[in-house]
Amino acid sequence: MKRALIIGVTGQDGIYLAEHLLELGYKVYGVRRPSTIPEASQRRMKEYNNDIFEQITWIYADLADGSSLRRSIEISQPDYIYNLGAQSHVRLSFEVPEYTADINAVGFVRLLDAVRALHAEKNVSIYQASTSEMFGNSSTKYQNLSTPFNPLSPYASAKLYAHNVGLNYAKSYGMKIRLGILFNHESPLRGTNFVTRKITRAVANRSVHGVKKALKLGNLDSRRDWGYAKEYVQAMNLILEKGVESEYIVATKSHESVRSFLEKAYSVVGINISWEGKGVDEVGICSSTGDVIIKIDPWFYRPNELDYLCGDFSKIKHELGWEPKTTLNELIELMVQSDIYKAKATIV
Ligand code: NAP
Ligand code: F7E
Repeated sequence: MKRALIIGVTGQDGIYLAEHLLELGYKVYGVRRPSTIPEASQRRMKEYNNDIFEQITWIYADLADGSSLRRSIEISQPDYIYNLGAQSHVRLSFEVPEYTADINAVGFVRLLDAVRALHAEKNVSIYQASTSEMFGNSSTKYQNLSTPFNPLSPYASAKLYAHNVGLNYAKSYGMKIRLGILFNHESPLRGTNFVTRKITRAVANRSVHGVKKALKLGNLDSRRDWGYAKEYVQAMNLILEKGVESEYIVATKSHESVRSFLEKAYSVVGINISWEGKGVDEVGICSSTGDVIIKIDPWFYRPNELDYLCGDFSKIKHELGWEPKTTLNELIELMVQSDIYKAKATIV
């Protein structure tokens, strides 16, 4: 039986990846962090599918603590390690830049050195969750492996450090390290402080509970390449086990603005939005009631914004046969319907 250790298993991708590996018959070990309220980080997985939680063998560890990483490897004796653990919020990385660097950059070095300290370099394959944020604002229509990196945030800078260290350790010590450069991927399990889920949850609360308060957002005009997380974890597994090269890009090769995502999400519940004003004074108005339902809050602007991302996934398609299947419209529909279901479940 193949053995996998997942760091970041309680996050969006970790939950889907654990589900996928369990379905494939792996023995899955999951890292959880010590927490004063353990229910908080476990709730997402348990509500989605309690069986996944029950089937994982849990180990306490933290990317800030090298000795705990070493112990987690000793306990799990993994064939595969997936490092999905991160402070993954770009805006918040400007609030906690040192912490972001410690977990996202140095944390990966700690993990690699834990593997080396146990002389397991040749026995374990390691996946690192790299990100399209490393490209920053590029001048190309599609970002691919020839596009230069130009990180614009502490988050992206830390991820680029880890990416480079991954390449460096692979070459220096002959370690099998695979770097998946994933573009934005979303789902009903997405954290509620990322823009897509923030929007779909607000749509559901307005539709089910009649919430009148305007939703406050930042930059509506940045464009992202949004895919479906459940499909992206399958790509991670292919990259790690079948990938012959170090780096792969996972994306949909299409892009949409935050504004367009928002309009599509509200249209699922029959709300059309018209826009008035400019900049921080812009508001989104419900066309049928005249209510202001969207406001701008500059807090959600970033000190340095990434305006446009669109990834070229041709390499993973040709080499590993992976391609995205769910369209953005389908993704929005399934996220809104999931949040409506959850909102209705809170009505007693
Ligand atoms: P997420 O939902 O924010 O999950 C992050 C995971 O990391 C959680 O399980 C979290 O545990 C864990 N974690 C945080 N700090 C940690 C620490 N100090 N030690 C160990 N674990 C820690 O992120 P995601 O969307 O699933 O993304 C997974 C990975 O892919 C992240 O590394 C992210 O940066 C990267 N990525 C994401 C996207 C995307 O669009 N989703 C795109 C490219 C790359 P708690 O539950 O205890 O907080
Ligand atoms: O922002 C704009 C914001 O926070 C998307 C992470 O998984 O993907 C994710 O990073 C866009 C940005 O995702 C709000 O300015 C407007 O332009 O949902 P997001 P992200 O920053 O693209 C990459 C690939 C990762 O690697 C990261 O880990 O939406 N935006 N208004 C807003 N964003 C947020 N969060 N909240 C707003 O109110």
